[in-house]
Amino acid sequence: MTRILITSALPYVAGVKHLGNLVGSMLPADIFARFCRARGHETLAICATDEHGAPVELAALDEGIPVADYSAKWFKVQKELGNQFGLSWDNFGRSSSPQNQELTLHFARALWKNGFLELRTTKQAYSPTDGRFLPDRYVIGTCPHCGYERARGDQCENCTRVLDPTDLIKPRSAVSGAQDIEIRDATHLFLKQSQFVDRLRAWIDSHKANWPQLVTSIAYKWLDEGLKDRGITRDLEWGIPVPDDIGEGKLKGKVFYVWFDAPIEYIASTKEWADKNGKGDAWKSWWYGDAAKDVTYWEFMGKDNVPFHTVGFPVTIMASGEPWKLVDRLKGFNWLNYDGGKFSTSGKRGIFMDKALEVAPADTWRYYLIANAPESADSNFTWEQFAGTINKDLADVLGNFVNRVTKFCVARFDGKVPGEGAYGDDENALIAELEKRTQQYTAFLEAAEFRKALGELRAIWVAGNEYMTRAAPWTHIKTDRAKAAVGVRMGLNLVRLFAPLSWPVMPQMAVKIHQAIAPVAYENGAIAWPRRPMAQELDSLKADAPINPPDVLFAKIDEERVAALKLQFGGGD
Ligand code: B3M
Ligand code: ZN
Repeated sequence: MTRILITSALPYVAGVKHLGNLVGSMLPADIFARFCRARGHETLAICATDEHGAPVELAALDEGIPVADYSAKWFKVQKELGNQFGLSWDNFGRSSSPQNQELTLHFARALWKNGFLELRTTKQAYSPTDGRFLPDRYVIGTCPHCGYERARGDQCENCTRVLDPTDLIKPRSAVSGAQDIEIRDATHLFLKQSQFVDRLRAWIDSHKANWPQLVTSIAYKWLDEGLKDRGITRDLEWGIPVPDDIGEGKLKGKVFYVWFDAPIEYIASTKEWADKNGKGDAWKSWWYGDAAKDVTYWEFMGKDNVPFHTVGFPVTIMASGEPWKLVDRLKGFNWLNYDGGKFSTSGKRGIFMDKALEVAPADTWRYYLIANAPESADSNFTWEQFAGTINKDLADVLGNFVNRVTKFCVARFDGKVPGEGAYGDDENALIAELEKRTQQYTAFLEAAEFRKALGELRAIWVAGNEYMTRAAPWTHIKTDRAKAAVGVRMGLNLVRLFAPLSWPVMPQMAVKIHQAIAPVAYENGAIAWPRRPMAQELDSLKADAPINPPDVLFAKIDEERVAALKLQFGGGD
């Protein structure tokens, strides 16, 4: 058995994440982790908040609280929301942790020692009033292109043009509003990425077959455009300080760039997991040297993060000269749009994780989002489509099936699995179909092909429904009790099969479905994946075993409610 290491792109700590963030990294990573556990693999699912960088400092400034308090507050909120969404991380850490401090310095020192870091002088905005250099984002002024008065020194939010602080008209400091902005020489540390182009290309070539085309095309684009060396220090207060032994003591008061320390937090969060659970050096066996040879490392992320994971982080690892694990399988996602436009955190457009849970239970969101995941292209959220999916796939097909069969069993067979009659041609045909479909579903999940996987899952539920319609125990009960018993027995076995198959996607519902038949016996923290031939899986309930019909599993969303939701969340016509 191989071990499976899974990381999802670390959500920036500022604020509640929207559903586009969720479906592009954390949710697919969780579904994949649950699937791996269900199949018996030793699995480690790692995430954290990405806490450093100028936007976080500025947001704290806006709220008027210390940035450390600001980060702590949102870390807690995000962790809690993740739990509510059923994200089963083995560790959800913070990039500001002591573990990340330690590992980031470890990498920086190795890179410095190996000669891959270099001091360079750049021009940078400085405010005498503030007594400090200002990162580009900290300079605010009027956009020379569109006249927007709150354009930032890196980009104008209004017209999206990329800017330099020197482009701004009437530049001022975001910290104090001071207008005495000067351009001075500043010293920064640069990582010589350009020296790794050949190694990176060979490494990416070696993954052409098992990375999505979305990912390889982004990676090659960066290499083809000529890889630039990258500044990895910033003038910020909140971050990992550059120590004196790196950069000849010329980097006082500077911290490492957020994109330098954030991916290292994948490793650091694993270390935190080991520290918290008294596992000592076990974290290293997931990441380092021969001990990690049996580990397959999967990363999940939105497409904007791909360059940092196919170039930035790999260069850090290569330049360390140490045998840290590079990613094996990289799953990238396109955008989920909200009603034809972008989800936007700053613009508060779309649906955010906290509000989503006030509308529908986590599992229905998980199902809808992953069934429509933006895998090969962007996908679009509409309330009509959301309601349609819930009503049809979940309420009519899956929920109704479970309720109908279990209730009928109570009404006509005393709430016990009926043992009479024998499976015939119809049952055998169903068994053969589900054998094939379950294999396909498994293969799609193994490849992290979520849309195709969910298509199979739906087809499995539909096949069960169609069988029940043909078997029609409600008709046969009047004339042929044994025949009705066969239909009900198969129906109950189907309910039992649907529980593990649904579990990675809808963990809470899967438990409810399973409990209709029997209490759940977790294995490896999961409802175990079906392992036996389908003929056994679908004939595994003992005659006379008691069953326990659940309440209605999925509530429908009617047209009136859709109209109300459109009004509440904006968007729509
Ligand atoms: N926080 C970007 C994002 O949320 C970033 C990912 C870091 S992964 C190391 O889009
Ligand atoms: Zn502009």
